[in-house]
Amino acid sequence: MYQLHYYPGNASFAPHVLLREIGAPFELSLVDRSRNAQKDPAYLKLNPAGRIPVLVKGDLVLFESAAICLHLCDSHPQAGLAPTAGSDERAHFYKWLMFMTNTIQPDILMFYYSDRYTDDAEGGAALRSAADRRLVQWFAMIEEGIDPAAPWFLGREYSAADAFLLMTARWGRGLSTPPRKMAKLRRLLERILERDAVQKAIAAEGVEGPFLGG
Ligand SMILES: N[C@@H](CCC(=O)N[C@@H](CS)C(=O)NCC(=O)O)C(=O)O
Repeated sequence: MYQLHYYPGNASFAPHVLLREIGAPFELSLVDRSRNAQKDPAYLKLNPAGRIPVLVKGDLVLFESAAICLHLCDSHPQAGLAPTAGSDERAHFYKWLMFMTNTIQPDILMFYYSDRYTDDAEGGAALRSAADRRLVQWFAMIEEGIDPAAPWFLGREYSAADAFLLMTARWGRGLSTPPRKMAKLRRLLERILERDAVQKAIAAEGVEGPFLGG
């Protein structure tokens, strides 16, 4: 039985969707960010970084959302959530997953929590607007990379990259040009949103309002 430590709409969302896609037994454990529970001593034992999510299964305690997604893909190959190892498709899968977790996510944090990135009380606004500019460019890069004839992010097959993209695009809903305003991205995100696993994850987490903003 997996246990996923989550908070609605946080970096736990893609792992949550994948658990539902796989159909493996799991339970959700709320980390109540409204009272900073991610910094409780008991939670810090699971993730010393004090961040959400954490996946637990038996002796395995795993943090970092992308690592959890990759581990779920590897552990449940029958779910077909990642292209075949060693294929060109798998290489592009890694590329986009790493781009989202290494490049987009840090700028998202800078956008929403700019004050954490400077000791200058006046400096946050400039960091936020620079992060906005970079993020619009990063999502435009993804828009450029989408094949309009393909149903999913990587092409013909749905993958963990789609769930991760949806989560990341949600975080971009407050940008000056949000992902939902980019035509190919919007179509792709709407298709991902229609998946049963996604709808069930949204309902279970109680995420309110339009998922992609607007
Ligand atoms: N790179 C980490 C980042 C996780 C992260 O920043 N999670 C946020 C929620 S989306 C969090 O826990 N923030 C609480 C905090 O920083 O105190 C991952 O992808 O798992």
